Amino acid sequence: KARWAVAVAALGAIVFGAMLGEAQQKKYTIALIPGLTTDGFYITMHKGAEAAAQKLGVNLIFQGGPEFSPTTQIPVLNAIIARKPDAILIAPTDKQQLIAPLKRAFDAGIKIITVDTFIGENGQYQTGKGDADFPLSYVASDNVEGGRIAARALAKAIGEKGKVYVSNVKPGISTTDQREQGFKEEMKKYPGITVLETQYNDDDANKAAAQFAAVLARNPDLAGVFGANLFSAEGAANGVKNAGKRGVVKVAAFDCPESIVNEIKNGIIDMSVCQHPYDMGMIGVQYAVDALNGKKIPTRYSTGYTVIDKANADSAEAKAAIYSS
Ligand code: T6T
Repeated sequence: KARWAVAVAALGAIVFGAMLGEAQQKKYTIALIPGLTTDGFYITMHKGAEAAAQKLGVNLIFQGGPEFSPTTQIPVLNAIIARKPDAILIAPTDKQQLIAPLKRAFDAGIKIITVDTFIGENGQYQTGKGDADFPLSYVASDNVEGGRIAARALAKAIGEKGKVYVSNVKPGISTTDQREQGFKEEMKKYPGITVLETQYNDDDANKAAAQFAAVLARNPDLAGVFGANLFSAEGAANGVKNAGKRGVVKVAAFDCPESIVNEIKNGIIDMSVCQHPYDMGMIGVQYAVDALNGKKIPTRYSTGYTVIDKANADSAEAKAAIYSS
């Protein structure tokens, strides 16, 4: 009898092992949904995700909206859910509005990781609290710290006195909200600096440039501007150029496409906080595969920054930080 039981157990182990082997060999499909498709930041993130997908034998889908908006992103997400991928990596375009659509993906058994932006209050997931704790991990920059870095650099550039403002996208986006928060917190340390009302540009560089002209008209003594993302910074830089204020109004930028680094070299922009979107894509895919293989993954990964200014703009480190286009 005992021998028979041993035989059954051994057979069970073989069958189970074979099943496990098969599960490990399954080719996973992972979808990456960016904030928008035509942004060097997300193009670079896609490259990092693709590199990891190739290495790990994953089928990667990259699909997003034409602008940074829940109105265009939610239909893309719904279409992706219908394709039943194993995991979704997404940069949610709004902290609140993407919670319910992503919950539907989660309820359909799809693993969720957010990259760049988060849903809910603070990007801390798996806490057992609130309606937005179901994503497994948040892979992104530390955006409050990024805002602080920009504030310190801008304060220094303007001699710690004068009027500045934040050119920002729109309220409700985790990244740019946190950059503004960090910027304003840090600026409180400089009694000589006044932070004027934030200008929201809807991720439109032309609008940001027009707003710069209007703020300058109201405040001819304007000392500086913080462009809180790629398009805000490009717009602010163009505003400075159009007004002939190069070197007079200082610009702290966020994000590092080639155009911004060129504006640093020719003195329109003083510095920029470059993110590491390639790493976000690469680690996001790695984490998704680990989670699908049953491994426990960290709930937060901070990708770090490279700061570029005139002093290091030609360095190898700066060149490596420039986004793809
Ligand atoms: O700054 C990045 C990204 O981090 C942010 O969430 C949205 O804007 C960018 O994509 C730059 O355009």
